[in-house]
Amino acid sequence: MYTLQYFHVRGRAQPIRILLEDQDLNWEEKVVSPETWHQGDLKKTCVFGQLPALIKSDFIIFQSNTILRYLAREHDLYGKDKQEAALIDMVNDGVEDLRSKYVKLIYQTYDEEKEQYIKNLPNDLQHFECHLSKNNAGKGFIVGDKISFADYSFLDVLLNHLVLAPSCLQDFPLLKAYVERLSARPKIKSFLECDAHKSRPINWNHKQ
Ligand code: 6SG
Repeated sequence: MYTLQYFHVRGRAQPIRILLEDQDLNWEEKVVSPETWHQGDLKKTCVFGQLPALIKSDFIIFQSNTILRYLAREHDLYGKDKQEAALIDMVNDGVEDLRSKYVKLIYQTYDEEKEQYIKNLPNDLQHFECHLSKNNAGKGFIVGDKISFADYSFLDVLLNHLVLAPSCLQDFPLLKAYVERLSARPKIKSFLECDAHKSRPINWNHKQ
């Protein structure tokens, strides 16, 4: 049984939730309220003073991408060999770069820079479209023949951008179909439709 400890937001826990759901793993959510967090005792026990954390009996790890990689190693979501693993890491690092830009926009520059961010977005998305097109003509996963943790992370960042800029994939047919295809996987579909998911804001400041 895994326990995912985080705040009542999608945020950095969301790709982990999608992975856990899609893989049908036994897991529970432990929600930390702002009051509990601000009290400070929990923060002191976190390696970098932040959440999410993943707990498996007496084993606890922090850092969302570390958690994704751990689960990927445990549940065969890290490619078929070391080269695929490297490609999966590469994609996930690219996703992380885009996510960092997005987080900066949401929490620091939203009002002044949203318009410019959306204008620049195709420059980032085209790299992913191009990369996807080279794997099975863009009809499958981002790397290899089976789903990997990078797909969960990538799907999440794309879903967030579709909220920020609903037409952002209109010139990227492969990415658009990719989001539709992954979102239609039965476990992901029911997760995205469930009340618990819908009630969580994407970001704690409610910008999106
Ligand atoms: C922020 O950024 O929700 N963790 C955040 N913030 C709390 O005291 N590199 C790692 C990773 O990938 C980044 C972790 C991430 O895992 S998530 C964290 O732990 C801190 O730094 C965004 C989020 N924040 C909500 C939050 C809860 C308590 C303080 C911030 C609710 C909002 C404001 C007060 C209560 Fe609040």
